Amino acid sequence: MSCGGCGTKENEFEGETAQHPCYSPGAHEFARMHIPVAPRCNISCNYCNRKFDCPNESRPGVTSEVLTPEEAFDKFITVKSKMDNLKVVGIAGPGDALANIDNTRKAIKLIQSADDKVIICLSTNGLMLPEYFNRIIKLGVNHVTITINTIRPEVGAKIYRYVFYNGERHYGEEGAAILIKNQLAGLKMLADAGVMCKVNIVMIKGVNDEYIEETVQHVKSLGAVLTNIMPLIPTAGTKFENMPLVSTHELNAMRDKCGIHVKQMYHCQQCRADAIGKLQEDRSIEFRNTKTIASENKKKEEEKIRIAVSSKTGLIIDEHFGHSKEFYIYDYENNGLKFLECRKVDKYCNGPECEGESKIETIISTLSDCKMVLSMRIGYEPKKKLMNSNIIPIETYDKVQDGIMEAVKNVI
Ligand code: CLF
Ligand code: SF4
Repeated sequence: MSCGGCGTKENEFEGETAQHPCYSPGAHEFARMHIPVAPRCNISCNYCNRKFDCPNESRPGVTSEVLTPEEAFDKFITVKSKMDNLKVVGIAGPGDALANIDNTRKAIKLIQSADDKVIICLSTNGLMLPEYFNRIIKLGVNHVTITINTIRPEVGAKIYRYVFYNGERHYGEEGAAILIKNQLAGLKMLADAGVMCKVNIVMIKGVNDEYIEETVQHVKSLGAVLTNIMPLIPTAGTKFENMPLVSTHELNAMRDKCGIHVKQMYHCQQCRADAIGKLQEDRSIEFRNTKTIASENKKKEEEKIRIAVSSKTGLIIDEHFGHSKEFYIYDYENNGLKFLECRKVDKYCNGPECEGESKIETIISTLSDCKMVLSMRIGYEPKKKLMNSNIIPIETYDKVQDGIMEAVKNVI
C-alpha cells in the first residue's frame, strides 16, 4: 500500500478530504497554509521548547512569527491570490489551537467570510476538545488532528510535565489522565459528528513505542480515520534532548504494523506553524514579510483621515454646526491635506420651529465616513449624537487649513 515515505500512496479518501494533502497523498498537488495565530499552550510536553513551534505538528528549531487573526486574514488573501491550488488552512500552533480559542475562532471566521470553500484544519493536544466541541462544529471545522501519544496515564506521566486544566496545574499520572480522558472523549465526539479525525503520535523510543499499536487500535475504535506516527525530534533545552533518534526504518516498520488497523500517513513533513505550499515544497519564505506589509497598509489607512468643516466661505471655520447648509470635506493623508468636495445638507437648526431631531440623523449619515467635524460652535445634543456615531465634534475658529492640521495633530 505505501511506498515507504515518498508520498505517492494511492488517494484513499473521498469528497473534500481527497483534496487535503495531509490526509490524501494523492492530493500532493494541492497546497495548505498554516496561520500561526495560537501562541499559548495549556500543557507541557517534555519534548517541547516553547521558543519554537509545537513539535506535535511542526518542526522544532525555527521560531515562527505570531499573527493576529486580522494579520492572518490579510496573509491568507495575499497567499490565495498567488496560489490557485490552495485548499487547506490549518491552525497548528506555534502553541495549541484550542488554548487560543478566541484567536482561532476569529481567524477562521474571517477566512470563511472570504472563502467558504477552503477546508479548515485544526491541530490540537485535545485537552479542551470536550469543552469547545460545539464551537468547533458550529465553525464548520471538518478536519481535526489530535496528538495522542498514549492512552496510559503512567506512560503519559513520562511525556507530559504538567497539564493546566480548570485553573490548576496537574502533574504526573493525574495530569496525564485528565489529558487522555479529554483527548479520547473529544475524538469520539468529533468523529460521531462526522469530523475527519487524524491522530498524531510522537514515537519516543523507550517511552511509548511499546504501546503505540494499542493506541492506534483504540483511537481507531473511537473513529480516527488516519494515524500519523512521527519520530521524536530531540529538541535542545528539553527533558528529551538526549533521547535516542528513531530511524526511518523503525518508523516505517511501526507504521506498517499499525497499518493493519487504520490508514497510516507516510508523507508527513513535520512542517512549521507558518508553512505554506505543497507539503513537499514549502513557500512560506515568500510570504514572510506579509505581516509587515499588512501592518504598513493598516498604518497608512489609519493615517488617512476624512474631515468635515462648517464654513461660510470655505476659507475660515466660522459657521455654527446647526446653521451649516453644506460641509467642506477634506482628506488628510501623508501629512498633506486635499479638498474633496462640498456636501449639501439640510440645516440642523431652523430657529424657533427647529426639527433638528430628525435632521441630525440625515447629517450624520451624510458625514458617516468622516472622523471629525470642525465647526465654530455646536450644541450639546448634536455633539452627543455625533460622538455616539464615532465622529469627533471639534469647536474652533481658525483658517480651514490651520484648524484641520491642529485638530489632526491632537487626534492622531
Ligand atoms: Fe496542517 Fe496538520 Fe492540517 Fe496538515 S500539517 S494542521 S493536517 S493542514 Fe500535514 Fe504538516 Fe504533517 Fe501536519 S505534513 S505536520 S500532518
Ligand atoms: Fe508544546 Fe505542542 Fe506540547 Fe503544547 S502541545 S507543550 S506547544 S508540544
